[in-house]
Amino acid sequence: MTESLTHLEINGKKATLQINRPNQLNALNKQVLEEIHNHCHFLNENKQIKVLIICGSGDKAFVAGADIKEMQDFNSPERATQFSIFGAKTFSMLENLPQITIARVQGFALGGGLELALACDFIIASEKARFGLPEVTLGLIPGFSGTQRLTRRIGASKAIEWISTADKYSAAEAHLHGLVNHVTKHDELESFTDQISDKIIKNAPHAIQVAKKVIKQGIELRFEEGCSLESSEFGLLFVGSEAKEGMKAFIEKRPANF
Ligand code: CO8
Repeated sequence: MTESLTHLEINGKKATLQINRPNQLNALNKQVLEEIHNHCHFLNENKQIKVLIICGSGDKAFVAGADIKEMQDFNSPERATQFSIFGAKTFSMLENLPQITIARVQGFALGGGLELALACDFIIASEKARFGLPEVTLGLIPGFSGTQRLTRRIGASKAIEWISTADKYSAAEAHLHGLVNHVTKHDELESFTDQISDKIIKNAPHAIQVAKKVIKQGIELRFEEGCSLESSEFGLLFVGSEAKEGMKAFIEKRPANF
């Protein structure tokens, strides 16, 4: 039996997905991508899980990119395109999960590794994390939607500079550029990420799912269309059980029980 290269741990309403190839700096080969794909299917069907944290194993890398050794054997453009499409499809599933997804980055997040982190709702990084899209040093470009997601996250001119220089950026620089939400001390990364997860888990779960959906869909819409989507979803939530409990709890001066 093939040994699993990822591990999904479920702890109440929180799941942690670890990429487990530390000796290869958690590089994404076909098997890892397939396993992420399968975990996404599972998470999509298990909406009682509210938060997903993605992390790498070992201290050195979140994920150092697609597996260059495996890619080297691709012997046709079709094979490479197929791998790119499968990765893009997997990351798109991840992006659209009902859970709030957090990339917990403790080391290198390069190439496909940064693309994986970009498909999460946000990134929390340790001060030791390093980010970059070095594909042009290999004669390639990002292939798991990195050209699109990095551009939407930090803007076209910064994305062009990042991709064309292939530079690696510190966590502080990535934070300054708007890629990373929080930078923590290295040994506080896990506890800080857990604190953020706990806050999310306490709040109204369906409202959070709707907020994520409205934000994601709104990016693709004209401003007025996005506002209109927000208003109609607001109306639907207003008559739901979560809003009844949330507002009642406020009036009764007690914590809401979602
Ligand atoms: N793929 C395969 N193996 C890797 C990768 C990788 N991306 N990164 C590291 N490794 C392996 C090394 O080969 C080495 O293995 P071994 O001990 O068997 O030789 C082990 O991990 C440790 O790595 P290093 O010895 O290189 O560690 P260093 O501390 O010296 O360097 C770096 C760390 C700077 C992270 C360095 O390993 C590095 O530059 N890695 C490659 C980074 C990179 O270029 N990433 C982009 C890859 S391309 C990509 O992601 C495209 C995505 C889209 C694909 C579309 C499909 C067609």
